[in-house]
Amino acid sequence: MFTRRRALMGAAAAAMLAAMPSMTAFANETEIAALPREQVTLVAPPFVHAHEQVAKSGPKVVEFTMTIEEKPVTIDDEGTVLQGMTFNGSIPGPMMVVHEGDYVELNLVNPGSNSMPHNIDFHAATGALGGGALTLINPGEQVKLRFKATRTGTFVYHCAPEGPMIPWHVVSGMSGTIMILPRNGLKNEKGEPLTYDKVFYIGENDFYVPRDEDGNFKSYESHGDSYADTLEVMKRLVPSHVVFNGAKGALTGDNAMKTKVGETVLIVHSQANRDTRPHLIGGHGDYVWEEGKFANPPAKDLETWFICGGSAGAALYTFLQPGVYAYVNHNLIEAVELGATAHFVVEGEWSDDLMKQVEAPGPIPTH
Ligand SMILES: [Cu+2]
Repeated sequence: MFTRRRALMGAAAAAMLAAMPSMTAFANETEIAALPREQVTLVAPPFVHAHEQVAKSGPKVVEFTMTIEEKPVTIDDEGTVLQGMTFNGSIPGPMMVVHEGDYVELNLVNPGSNSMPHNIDFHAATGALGGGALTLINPGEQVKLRFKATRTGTFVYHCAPEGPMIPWHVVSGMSGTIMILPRNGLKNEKGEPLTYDKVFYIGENDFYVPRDEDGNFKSYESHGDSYADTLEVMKRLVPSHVVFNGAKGALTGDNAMKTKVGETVLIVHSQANRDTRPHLIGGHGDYVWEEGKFANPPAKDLETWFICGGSAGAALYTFLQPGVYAYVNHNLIEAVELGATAHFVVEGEWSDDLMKQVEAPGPIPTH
């Protein structure tokens, strides 16, 4: 008998089936071995290695190598030193770019000069703690991980060894981003193509440097020496520094990002540990993937966007006026006092139509 209950169950089952991802036929090793391979040399942020926006050919295996480097890093102009931990020597780690359907093959190296085990958890990867369970390596070891890039977007990767080592390694600098582009490139909300002339990758970090009794930042001989004090500061959740690209001023002055009026820039912003809210002072986000996932239509004309801790977002903007633009975390205390400010220096012709000082500042008339 066909009951109402059975009808409802049937509808629920159908809905469940519809919600399940289609079972893709997985490729076998022979098929993967037959794919073309490409070796990519990573570059330090805010720059990104050369890549195609629209894939010119079918899926391939993209090979990367990253070397983990534990090292002291100066993080402000007062000379404060962080016992840093890095992927490939930079904070954040370099950005990798592939296309949906490609295979990422990472050779992760932990040289004998390091003192701790490390690994890598790719938020873009499926299974085994994002690869973390398959990549834990001691000093003097290396490991090779392959994962299939099945979802498009900008995704964080970070070190995640175990217990309190996880947040400690992340807030010591061990995070970065991978961008997985749709094979046919980015699209606006109508499905029309969007392209960029330049891409800049900004990684935001919250650091927790301990202070002595006089309130001065402490320095330590080694990572091990800094651990107990740092953990105490971390647990209070009040960062001593909030910076872009590993240090206060890393992207201002001579290190400002350079572009021109009329150029379209993709700004990728990651934060592996803490929420943030990027804002381009005097500009906008023409198209913004706040969550960084390109299967969703971009939001338009944003003034400030939200990057939740543990994710990377992407904003596309065509600069329309020349000048120096501050790009900040719009918690302005974090931007001005703690360091989260970058600069874009934009060359080109000023448009009086968009903005003009109609009358210069002068005394208020008294008549
Ligand atoms: Cu680590």
